[in-house]
Amino acid sequence: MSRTIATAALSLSLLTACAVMDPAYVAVPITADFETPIMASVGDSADDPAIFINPDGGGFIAATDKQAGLYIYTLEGEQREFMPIGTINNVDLRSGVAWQGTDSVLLVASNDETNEIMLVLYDPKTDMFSRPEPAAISVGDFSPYGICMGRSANDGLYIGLTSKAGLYQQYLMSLSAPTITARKVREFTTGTKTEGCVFDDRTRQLYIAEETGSLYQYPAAPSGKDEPIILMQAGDYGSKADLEGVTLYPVGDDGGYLIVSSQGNNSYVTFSLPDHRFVGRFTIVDGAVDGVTTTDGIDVTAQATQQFPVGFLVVQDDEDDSSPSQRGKRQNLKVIDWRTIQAALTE
Ligand SMILES: [Ca+2]
Ligand SMILES: [Ca+2]
Ligand SMILES: [Ca+2]
Ligand SMILES: [Ca+2]
Repeated sequence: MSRTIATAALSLSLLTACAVMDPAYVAVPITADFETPIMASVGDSADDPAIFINPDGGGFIAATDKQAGLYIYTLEGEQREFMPIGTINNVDLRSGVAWQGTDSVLLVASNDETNEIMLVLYDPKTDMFSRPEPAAISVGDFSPYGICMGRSANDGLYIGLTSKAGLYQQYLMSLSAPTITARKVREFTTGTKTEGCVFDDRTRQLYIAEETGSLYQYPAAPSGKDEPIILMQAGDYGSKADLEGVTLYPVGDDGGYLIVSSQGNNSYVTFSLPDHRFVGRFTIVDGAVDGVTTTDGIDVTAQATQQFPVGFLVVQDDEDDSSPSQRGKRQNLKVIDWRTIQAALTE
């Protein structure tokens, strides 16, 4: 192809790309408030966060380094602990878990190399982390990629596991001391690679993101029927595969927002709840700290902290701007005031 024809073809394809983008789907640029320190591992390391907020506004941000273990940060983004618990990919948590007479927070992380659910406990009263014995639950020959926790109707705890093979498994936990166990209660397949998942404990729904396929909604409880509702496909609403993290910002009994990270164009697609209506897409650009590219795992809280009265979003940044001074790419997390996101949405 001659350069003139190639340029004309490129211009035409750019025009077409612009012409098909509905203005409503154009991403709104916002900026992060602060960032965590870079993780020690070089290259692809940070993947997925989980947030815990106490009623008093204290708490922590947990995040996986998929080469090494679990980081715990303060709500100001300072590193507090690092637990070298292995090649964990995703992490989730639930509070108000009765364990050996204490009101605990249970964190679960997916290890897709040892095929285990790694367990970590946090006691809000003593502000201490611990590991139960045994500290992991084997899931046999299943390789868990993503992980999410939910509450069953009778206050049991579900663990949802996604996989590169598109197979989904759901477990019901048993926390009768001295051990934590889990039994498989559900299994189905979406067909292709899935990672991000989140339970809505209020409405008993489960959302699963297929990386190059669809965002699905299922009932959270195993019923024998696993017919999903397809909320979007990668490419819809200005998104671009892979679809990665999924999280929800709850408001009231069934309201709020569902957010999915669109890794292929560094953006976040947002739907209102309970109607799953598209309400905006945003990107995180350079501001007080550097912007976010090739976004991955996300988590959000609606609970008030000292700094953020209506909560905040945490996202993985694929390449922190401190990387040029380091050997190899380094990753960290960016933290964004929910009020900034709310202002970027159409309602
Ligand atoms: Ca998570
Ligand atoms: Ca991921
Ligand atoms: Ca960055
Ligand atoms: Ca930075």
